[in-house]
Amino acid sequence: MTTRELLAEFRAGSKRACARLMSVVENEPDVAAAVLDELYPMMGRSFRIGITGPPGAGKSTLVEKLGRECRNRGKTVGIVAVDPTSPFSGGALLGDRVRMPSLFTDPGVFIRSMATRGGVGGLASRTKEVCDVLDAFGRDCIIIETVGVGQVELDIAGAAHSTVVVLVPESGDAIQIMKAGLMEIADLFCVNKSDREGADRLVMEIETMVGMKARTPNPECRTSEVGDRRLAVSDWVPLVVKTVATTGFGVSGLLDQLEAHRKHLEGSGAMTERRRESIRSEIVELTEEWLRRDLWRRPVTTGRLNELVEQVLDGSTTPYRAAEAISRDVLAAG
Ligand SMILES: Nc1nc2c(ncn2[C@@H]2O[C@H](COP(=O)(O)OP(=O)(O)OP(=O)(O)O)[C@@H](O)[C@H]2O)c(=O)[nH]1
Ligand SMILES: [Mg+2]
Repeated sequence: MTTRELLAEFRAGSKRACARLMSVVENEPDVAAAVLDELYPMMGRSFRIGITGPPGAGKSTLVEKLGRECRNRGKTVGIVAVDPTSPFSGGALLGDRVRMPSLFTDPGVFIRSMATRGGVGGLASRTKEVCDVLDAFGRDCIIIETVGVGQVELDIAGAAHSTVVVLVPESGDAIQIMKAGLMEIADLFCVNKSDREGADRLVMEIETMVGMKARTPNPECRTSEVGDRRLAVSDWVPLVVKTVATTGFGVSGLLDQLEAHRKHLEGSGAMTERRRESIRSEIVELTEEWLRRDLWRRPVTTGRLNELVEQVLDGSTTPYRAAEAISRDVLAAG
């Protein structure tokens, strides 16, 4: 099937075409740009929710309940489960099928699993682009699940409008949360497994921490352009919501808070500001990607490269001067 035919099926609402286009976007950078360009006018309507937290915190269980709650409210749902440790991407992982049984048979739900850093040398995350496809597909809510293991959750926070940090009584005290950098990315905290002992203590600790942070002025905020934006965003104080994902307790309240955060983003202008920032970094990234791909396809550059390699070998130039010479040639050629 040609890309054009796939796009036509996608527009007609075919889930199969949607899945195929996601694979294209993940694995075929040359075609991806054309596909995403085609889909761009259909994007921008979905609400993207990031769910992150330590392994086993109950994220998948929570995502299933949250997805179902969205469905109860008449919204279509897309779920992207990002596994930073798995080399397997594409189809749905068996684990998620087992964990989200009620959603797999619902035509209003689309579930996708993807790997981020399975490849040798670190495969760049395409989470945002996969969400873009779901957005163009017309999903009202997109829920992105990822286990918090350092850098990955930062990518997710970048791809989501609202980020929920899921913690459990056994995940340690609030100081550790602060140290792990989770304080910075959380728009909401969810204390899951609150049927277990220690949940109320954790809620109190997080609330204290959030309160302290809200009262501490950040000196950078008043000077830089970035700082002004941060001020605008920082008048949102993250709430702590208690849940029991296995029974669904607290999930409706969590979705209420997510909706409130979305309204806050829209009302304060922060949403537009986020969009502006994300468009800017997207253009920068795409330009760099485009240049990198294009550069060594030019016979002129490869010819020049071979020449310069010999010159470095015979001692008449250095790699540094060679790189500068090639860059100047490319820029001059336009
Ligand atoms: N007691 C209790 N158990 C829960 C709760 N939520 C989830 N669990 C259980 O915790 C275990 C892990 O749940 P998952 O939803 O797979 O957790 P996860 O965070 O997605 O795990 P990874 O994706 O592997 O990091 C499962 O056995 C769940 O049934 C809860 O609120 N209370
Ligand atoms: Mg999970």
